[in-house]
Amino acid sequence: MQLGFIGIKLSGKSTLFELLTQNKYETVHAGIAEYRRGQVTVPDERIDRLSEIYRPKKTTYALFDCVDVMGVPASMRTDQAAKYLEAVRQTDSLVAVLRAFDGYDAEGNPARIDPVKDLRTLEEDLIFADLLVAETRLEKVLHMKARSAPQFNPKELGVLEKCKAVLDDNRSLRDTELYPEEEKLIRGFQFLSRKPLMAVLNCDEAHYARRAEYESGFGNAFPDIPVTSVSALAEKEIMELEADERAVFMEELGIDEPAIHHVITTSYAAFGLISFFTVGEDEVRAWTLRKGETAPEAAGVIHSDLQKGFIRAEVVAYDDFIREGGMAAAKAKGLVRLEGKEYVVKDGDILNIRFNV
Ligand SMILES: Nc1nc2c(ncn2[C@@H]2O[C@H](COP(=O)(O)OP(=O)(O)OP(=O)(O)O)[C@@H](O)[C@H]2O)c(=O)[nH]1
Ligand SMILES: [Mg+2]
Repeated sequence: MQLGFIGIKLSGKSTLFELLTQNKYETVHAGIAEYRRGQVTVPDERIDRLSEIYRPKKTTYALFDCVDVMGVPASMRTDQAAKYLEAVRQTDSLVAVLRAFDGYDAEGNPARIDPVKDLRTLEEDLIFADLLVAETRLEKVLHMKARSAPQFNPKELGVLEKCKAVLDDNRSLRDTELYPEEEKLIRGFQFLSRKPLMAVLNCDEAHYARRAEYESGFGNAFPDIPVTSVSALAEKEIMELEADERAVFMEELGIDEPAIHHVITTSYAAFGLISFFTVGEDEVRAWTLRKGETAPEAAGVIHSDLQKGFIRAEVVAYDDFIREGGMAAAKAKGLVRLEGKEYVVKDGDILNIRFNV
């Protein structure tokens, strides 16, 4: 899973990114833009519990690869924004970090807080960047058509024209219905406005206290975009304190749950993700999958050989495993099932893939 953090200038993207990656990242220079790459560990109490039971040599949580791009200054929109946004073109999903804290904007003026307007601005930038991609390709395809080139595919022309019409209308491609065949033809373009998107309101103390109100206002404007709130800077400062002092300050600032929980929980819901586990003396590990994916696809997340040589999966639900007190007891109760290629993996499944290479 790869998340791209986007936002207008000075919305606190990097502050949140540093908090979530625990300050471990690399900086990449790409033309005029600069971006950062890091990994976020997905906290999961179930893994803690499984690890206590197996005492494995290694415990591995699911990881999200994250990219943090700079926001473009208002004066450089919209054409330059497309260049900045190239850094998130290869990611799966987008996290829009929206400003909900007082302070100054990039021009040194008091910042206005308007997450709804900011997301509209961001959407315009995504749409514009996609329009550039669609138009460039369209030109090539039309050129091929004119020369009656053998690579010319009328279906590609059709889907590009369909996408361009939506983008020209200043709408994102997120809800555009495409046939699976059309979807396949545009996959390589990685249209930004088609990527699933969630929003994070990055709040100061006052806004965080009233987050329910702001989230519902935001939800009225964007009913299909899942939203959560964090207080990135405050929490980042708290993390610099000694571990035993943190809880007191978290409570004082009214931070119920760390930002990572808010962001991860919302991203699982927004992007249709689930976790499955593998267990053993060597390693207890969590993996991320999309809802609806099958046992062989889960095997493929672990290793491509496991997918190729997939025979069956031994499956037990985490809750059954815990309730029965371990694998042997779960087996005795018949709760460990043998599932085949069609099996749709559920959140919390513990899998053991049987394969043949
Ligand atoms: N009060 C307050 N200030 C914040 C918060 N988050 C970030 N800031 C401040 O806002 C400024 C910009 O934060 P960054 O995290 O660098 O913002 P950014 O979105 O990465 O900015 P660009 O990459 O330039 O687009 C910094 O001075 C932060 O300390 C917050 O939650 N509350
Ligand atoms: Mg930044």
